Amino acid sequence: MLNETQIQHFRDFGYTTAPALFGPQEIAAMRAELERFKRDGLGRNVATAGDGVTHTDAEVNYQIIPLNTKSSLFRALPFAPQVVACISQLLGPAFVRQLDQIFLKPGRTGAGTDWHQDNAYFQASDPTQGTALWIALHDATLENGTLHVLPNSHRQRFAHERDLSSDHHIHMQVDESQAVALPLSAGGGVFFNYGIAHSTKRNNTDHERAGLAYHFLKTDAVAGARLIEGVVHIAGPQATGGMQEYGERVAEEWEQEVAQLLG
Ligand SMILES: O=C(O)CCC(=O)C(=O)O
Repeated sequence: MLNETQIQHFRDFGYTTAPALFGPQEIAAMRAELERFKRDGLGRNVATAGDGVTHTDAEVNYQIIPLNTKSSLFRALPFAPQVVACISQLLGPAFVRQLDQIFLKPGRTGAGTDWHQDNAYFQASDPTQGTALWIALHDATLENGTLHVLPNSHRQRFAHERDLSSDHHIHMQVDESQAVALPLSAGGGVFFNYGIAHSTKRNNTDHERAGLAYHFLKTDAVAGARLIEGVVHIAGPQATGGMQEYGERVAEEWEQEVAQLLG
């Protein structure tokens, strides 16, 4: 659960951090899945050579999306008790999982994801109806390009244009002097309002770094938002523990999935 100070910070500034949201065993299981994704080539490098089209190996922003079709661990994560507890505190009792993805940044060649507001993609009528949860799968530092946010930016709607360093992203201009870097140990999380401008930076170390991103939206805002894939009801009257969306209950599976992966 988040404490009052963390919740108030989210309300006041549009984001809040939760160090140690996941424990070492949980992170080990997530990294084991990440290794499988890499081995099986389940993601792709979305970085381009400055024209938004031509792919390059000189820069790597390896995106794996969606996760729920590739991994029962990541399918179960939005139902993990600590996730349900925190999102309920921030969004209220009824919400859906909108998206799930990983951005992996290899050592030295890892590229940042430029400044944007998620609501420029999702178009919810009020960005405060949704929150991202970004989880550090490795220690995330200034050197390896951790998440940066622009506090309070959810109160303003910024113009976006195509980001030519990626084959599909959009980006916006930011006064970097107002930005805040959020270093986090592996397992830590950042919750941020759909309207919070955020970015990650180059990985200037020899070791890879990955961020796991989920997006959650209040159930009563779903009809007004742009949906990139089908939503999954996590909590509230329409939630069936995944039965309706996946044809089986996955809501109680998180601990079991972690244990199974660590075998
Ligand atoms: O981890 C990253 O590089 C970017 C994550 C992000 O911007 C997002 O999920 O909206």
